This record gives sequence, C-alpha cells and structure tokens, in this order.
Amino acid sequence: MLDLTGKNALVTGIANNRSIAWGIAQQLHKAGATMGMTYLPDEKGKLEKKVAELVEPLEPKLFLPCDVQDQAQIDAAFETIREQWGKLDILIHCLAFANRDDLGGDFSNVSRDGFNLALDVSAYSLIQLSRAAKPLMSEGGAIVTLTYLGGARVVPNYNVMGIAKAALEMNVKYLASEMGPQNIRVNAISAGPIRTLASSAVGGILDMIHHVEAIAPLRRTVTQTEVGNAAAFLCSDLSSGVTGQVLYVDAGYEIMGM
Ligand code: NAD
Ligand code: 0WE
Repeated sequence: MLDLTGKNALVTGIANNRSIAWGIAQQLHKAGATMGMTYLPDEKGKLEKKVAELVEPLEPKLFLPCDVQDQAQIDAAFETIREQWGKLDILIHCLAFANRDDLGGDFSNVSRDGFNLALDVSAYSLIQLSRAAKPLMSEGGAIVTLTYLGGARVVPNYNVMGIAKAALEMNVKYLASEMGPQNIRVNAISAGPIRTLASSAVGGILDMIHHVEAIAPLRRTVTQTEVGNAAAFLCSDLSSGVTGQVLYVDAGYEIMGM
C-alpha cells in the first residue's frame, strides 16, 4: 500500500492551482504525509497570500519563503525545518526559470547571463536543496525533481532550458550515487507537456499539446494528478529499490520514433 503517514514532505514550486507541484502536494497529502511548502517571495506578497490560501486545505505545518537564488533563504528555511520537524523524509524540487527571450529563436544566441540564470535556478538549485536536506534525512529519504524531454532530445524553442534539464538529470544521478549509502533516493519525473503558468507563457504550447495528443500511445496528455501519483510512488516504500532514474510520465510519447 502507498502509505506516507509519519513522513514529513517539503514541496517547492507551487505558484497556483495549475502548478505541477500543487498536483504533487495533493497526492502526497492524500497518502498521509505531513506537508510543508516553500514559495517564491514577491515584493508585495500577493503571490504569497494566494498560495497560502490555495494550500490551506492540506493543513501545511510549514509555509516558508525560498528563492533558490538566495542561499540565505534556503539556509533559513532548512533551519526552520530542523527546529520544527527534526527530520525530513521527502523533498520535491519543482521549479525552473529561464529568460523568456531564451525560449525561442536561435539557440546559439543565448547570452552567458541567460545561460547561467537558467542553469542556476533550474539545475544548481537541486544541489543546493539536496545538500540542505541531507543532514535532515537521517532515517533515509526521497528526493524527486521534475524534468522534460527537451533535456534529452531537441524540442524546438526549449533551447537553454534543454541544457538546464540535461544538467538536472545528471545531477539526479550524481546525487543518487552520493546519497544512496544514507538510503536517500533521488529520482526525476519527466512529465509530458501540461498547461501551467510556466508553460502557458511559452508561445505554441497548445500546438505542442495537440501534437502529443495525436502521437502519444495513450492519445492524450497527462494531468498534474498523474504526475502527483508517480511522485507519491517515488517517495514511498513501493519504490524502495529505485534511485537515479528518470521516470517518463508522458502518456508514452517518449518511446515514439515517428
Ligand atoms: P509553474 O509556473 O507552476 O511552476 C514553476 C515554479 O518555479 C513556480 O512556482 C515559481 O515560483 C518557481 N520558481 C521560479 N524561479 C524560482 C526561484 N528563483 N526560486 C524558487 N522558485 C522559483 O510551472 P510548472 O509547469 O508546474 O513547472 C514546475 C516544474 O515542472 C518545472 O521544473 C518545469 O520545468 C517542470 N515541467 C513542466 C512541464 C509542463 O509542461 N508544464 C513539463 C515537464 C516538466
Ligand atoms: O520547463 C518548462 C517551462 C520552463 C519555463 C517557462 C518559462 C516561461 C516564462 C522556464 N522559464 C520561463 N520563463 C518565463 O519567463 N516546460 C517543460 C514547459 C515548456 O516550456 C517550453 C516547452 C514546454 C513543454 C518552451 C519551449 C518549447 C516547449
């Protein structure tokens, strides 16, 4: 049985009710996990208030600001987790960012700053969060991140985010190797395209979704709930022998060659 009772779970990356992180948080909560969330703080605190209202039904024990570009915020968040919970069992890394201008046009036009930003927020952040979580995962743990096919194949316009996801997927393997002896498992879910705040800001996402609906073996796209269920599996004892893997939750699209 999928049972996460007694497990403390920290979920990053909830921006609204379409966020993949929200789908994951709901399924972890349903499986009995004790919930904590982090959010990206904004100047006026408007996002913070909206996200706080959204997550309320999951009775979060922790709700902490965490901009991964600010190591001090990560340190403060994990210090609070240490004080309040003592141990952490589950970490969900569900965030990415690149300059909008870098998600289109000629790939070779990406600037050094744009490249560094995408890799910093979208790939290095998994190392930062895993490093902070490691001493708190004293009874073992599960770390899950979100990736996309564009990190393994060329997807038009995904551009610098593809390089960031390639780095992220390799981070998963090196972290899994380092942390395995402490029974911390590290895996990624490669989700098919889903309409979210991040993906909707990208031109042509609907066309991509229609393409997947035509080609994928299941003839549809996947939902946040389906990604959440896969995450719950990867965070539970049902996957106790699985680490360092990329699990495609994409209605089968990845297997197709034509
Ligand atoms: P989303 O916009 O709901 O989530 C992105 C999150 O990243 C937001 O909550 C945002 O606050 C957070 N974020 C950005 N910069 C940050 C920073 N500096 N510090 C902390 N948080 C920051 O969109 P989503 O589609 O749910 O994306 C979540 C993850 O899923 C991303 O890693 C994305 O690459 C991945 N993914 C998305 C799809 C898709 O089609 N939507 C497919 C595969 C993988
Ligand atoms: O990882 C992503 C999206 C990541 C993303 C989106 C944005 C839009 C707004 C990162 N940074 C930004 N910055 C912004 O300013 N996905 C997997 C969704 C996605 O994005 C694409 C896709 C798909 C699918 C971009 C081009 C092509 C396909």
